[in-house]
Amino acid sequence: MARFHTLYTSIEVAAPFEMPPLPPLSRPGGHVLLGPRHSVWLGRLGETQLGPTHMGILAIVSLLCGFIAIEIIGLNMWASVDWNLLRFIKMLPFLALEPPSAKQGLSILPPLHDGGWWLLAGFFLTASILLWWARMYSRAVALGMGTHVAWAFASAIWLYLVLGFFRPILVGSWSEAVPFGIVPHLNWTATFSVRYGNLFYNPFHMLSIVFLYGSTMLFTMHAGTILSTQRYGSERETREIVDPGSASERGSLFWRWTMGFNANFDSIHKWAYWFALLTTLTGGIGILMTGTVVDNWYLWGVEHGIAADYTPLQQIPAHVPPGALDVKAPHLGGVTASGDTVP
Ligand code: 07D
Ligand code: 07D
Repeated sequence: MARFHTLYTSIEVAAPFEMPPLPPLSRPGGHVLLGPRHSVWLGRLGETQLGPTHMGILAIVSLLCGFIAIEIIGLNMWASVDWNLLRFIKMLPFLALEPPSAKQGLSILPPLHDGGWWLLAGFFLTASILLWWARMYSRAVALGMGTHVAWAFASAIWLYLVLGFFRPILVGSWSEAVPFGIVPHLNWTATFSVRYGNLFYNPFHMLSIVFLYGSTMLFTMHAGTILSTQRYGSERETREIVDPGSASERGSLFWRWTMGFNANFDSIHKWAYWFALLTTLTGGIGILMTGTVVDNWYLWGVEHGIAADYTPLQQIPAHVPPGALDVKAPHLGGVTASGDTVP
């Protein structure tokens, strides 16, 4: 029997192109590139239809700026291996375009070989990202939608700008910013944490992790609920809401039965939206505070009673008696490694 084809079933429906039904929506108000076309392979992932993609001025300039940024980054990386193509390909994950050295401070015209290219690439990448944001915003308005997606994207851009723009300005040096490079940006992340006394003690890093982990949990709870009620037509969400005995009702009941509490088909999206958005919003606050209001998160943690004070460990003799390393946080009235009892 013929059945609808996704990754899991056996035939794929190729319908006529879906074009916007309403007159204002069928006029995209910009050049149209790409499509519409049908792709069998895209159909396996989602929809078969590719395009038409709206290519207004914002999109074109954004893509151009993104292309320039990637060119600057790529050519600098290639130059760093003496224009050897094989080494470029082999070493790509480890190559970097570094920000200016500390002695350049916040100069906007450092020598090209000492961060100048980094600044230029950063300028074009930022322009590209901001223009893409404006495109998301303006397309949502043109369709008479809310601008929720644009604001969630703005939250990610906030973290990106804190990492590479706002924080370096506050601490007075571009050298504090993130390098371009796959492994180098990981090394920067680890070094940043160590340099500022372990980011784990930064409460905003904690919050960011809560929202990141929370996002994955909500995502799978919601997606799992919809998929598990598809046999009752759960993907037809609007009709579902007013249908008794529907997939939605079963989905909600499932959570009420298993956990005693359920989101509904409106509130689950609000939960997911805010968790995801708050990941980068709180993260950006945490990074902005680092090296500006707090220089060492470990010492901050000791001061605020969330980290153990290991200072007495420095006084331990070469031979450590058994049990001497049972350090307890002084504020809890513990015994330090040197044997002192702390009130
Ligand atoms: C799946 C959507 C698609 C997007 C993708 C990313 C580029 C960059 C550039 C070679 C989920 C496309 C990437 C265009 C290529 C050059 C010069 C999104 C999906 C596939 N990181 N990070 C990655 C960025 C920071 C950290 C991967 C960007 C901070 C850790 C990828 C930024 C810190 C790990 C990447 C950024 C940090 C990664 C996969 C900007 C703290 C990993 C990303 C603009 C937040 C993981 C080798 C992904 C990895 C990883 C891109 C910033 C930490 C290259 C664009 C400075 C610990 N980061 N990152 O799938 O495998 O995202 O690294 O701020 O373990 Mg990163
Ligand atoms: C990077 C937002 C910018 C992205 C934009 C996208 C393109 C590509 C291409 C479409 C990701 C632009 C896109 C250009 C387009 C295509 C194809 C979002 C970004 C605008 N940490 N940590 C976080 C954990 C440690 C450190 C957040 C866990 C260590 C630093 C997150 C652990 C040290 C920073 C998180 C852990 C350390 C972070 C990131 C565990 C390293 C940050 C959230 C279990 C040794 C960032 C406050 C995010 C932050 C951050 C998780 C450990 C360092 C919750 C789970 C202790 C320096 N960490 N971390 O969404 O905000 O990023 O911190 O050990 O800057 Mg961490």
